[in-house]
Amino acid sequence: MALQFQAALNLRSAPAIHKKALKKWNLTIRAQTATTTPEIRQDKTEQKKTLRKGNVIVTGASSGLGLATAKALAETGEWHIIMACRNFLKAERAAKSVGIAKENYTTIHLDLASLESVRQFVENFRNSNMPLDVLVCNAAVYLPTAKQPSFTAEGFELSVGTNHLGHFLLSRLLLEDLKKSDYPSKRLIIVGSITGNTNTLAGNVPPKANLGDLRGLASGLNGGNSSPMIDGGDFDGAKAHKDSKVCNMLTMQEFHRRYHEETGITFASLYPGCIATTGLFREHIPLFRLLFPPFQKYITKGYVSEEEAGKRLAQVVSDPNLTKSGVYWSWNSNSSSFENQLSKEASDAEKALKLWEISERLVGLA
Ligand code: NDP
Ligand code: PMR
Repeated sequence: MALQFQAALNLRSAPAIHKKALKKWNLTIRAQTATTTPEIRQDKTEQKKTLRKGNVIVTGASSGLGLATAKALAETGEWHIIMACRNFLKAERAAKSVGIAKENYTTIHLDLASLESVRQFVENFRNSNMPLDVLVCNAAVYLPTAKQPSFTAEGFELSVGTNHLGHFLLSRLLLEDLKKSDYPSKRLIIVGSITGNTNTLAGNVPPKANLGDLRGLASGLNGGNSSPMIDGGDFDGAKAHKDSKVCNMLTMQEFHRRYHEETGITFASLYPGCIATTGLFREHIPLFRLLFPPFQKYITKGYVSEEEAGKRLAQVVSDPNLTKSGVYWSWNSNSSSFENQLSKEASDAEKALKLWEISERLVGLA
């Protein structure tokens, strides 16, 4: 059966690889409607005078996409960034290295691989008495070369435990704070990725994301009596990361279905482009780290710089044109944003509900 290939990166931008790959994987192309969105708006002088600064929490703001987003937002002068990071000193140094002024950010410790730390973070944030206007769930780990699973403090496989379960508890708790905000546009953003979407070429590179019937997750994802993988299979670090991204995208949609109408909060996810130079690939073999950036730059043409990716995520945080809820944003090669389509699994409402209910139980909310 032919799969539908969704152009998360502009079809026009990489014709050679696309044509060959499409043939190989027997994929068909479906046209994409693109909407052009301006850069972060700084021209609303009227609004600026009356509006207080927005407060945005960015998890994993100590490097890569998170840091670039913090920088882009700080530069507008309209945002105070709460850098939610596991390494306090690294975060402070990172903010300094990109020139974020002291008055534009606060660092609060957060280790997503510990639910206790997530709860402590929420308490510390509340004690600061800052309102919360936007939450960005960005942090992630990727362990592609691990032969054996590692585990979070509560004993969940580390990639899904950090990228999904840690963020799930964080966003569920902070939803209450978002609800209280009087900011004109409140948002909860969970970073997704192309590699979790099997309706793309990148998502068809093995091992493919697949949550199956979630039996491994339901049994605790602890590698003891149960499997450390969501689908109940053998451990595979690369797959675990892709699975965690599917969880991120499903969670955003379930949030949208449950809370958008009632709260007015915008729930969104995105694929910012392939930021091949970030720390995400730190555990990969040296040859991969050497070849991956030129491969993405010159062959797939999916590469974006950290700076450009940061501007894209900053747009999802603050652009008045990107208030639609339940959307998975992507960008064309001319950097215009469009509403992208998720794969069948990443948009499966039944699976999203099941994931939500099992995750609630695992993090102690049900
Ligand atoms: P980086 O490794 O540069 O950034 C990841 C951040 O997550 C780091 O700041 C890291 O902290 C933090 N982090 C990791 N574990 C924890 C934890 N237990 N608690 C708190 N923070 C933690 O990678 P990227 O910037 O590339 O990744 C950011 C997001 O972008 C991820 O969600 C990733 O899936 C997504 N993405 C990345 C793409 C890419 O091509 N790079 C493509 C598509 C999506 P520390 O600095 O201490 O290590
Ligand atoms: Mg992938 C056609 C385009 C394309 C894009 C946009 C990406 C993005 N990749 C593409 C194609 C391919 N990649 C092809 C044809 C191959 C086989 C040679 C390939 C391989 C590959 C590997 C081994 N790609 C990778 C890896 C990783 O280890 C990365 C990964 O899956 O991390 C989870 C990765 C990525 N490719 C991307 C992006 C964005 C990644 C990082 C993934 C992420 O953050 O989700």
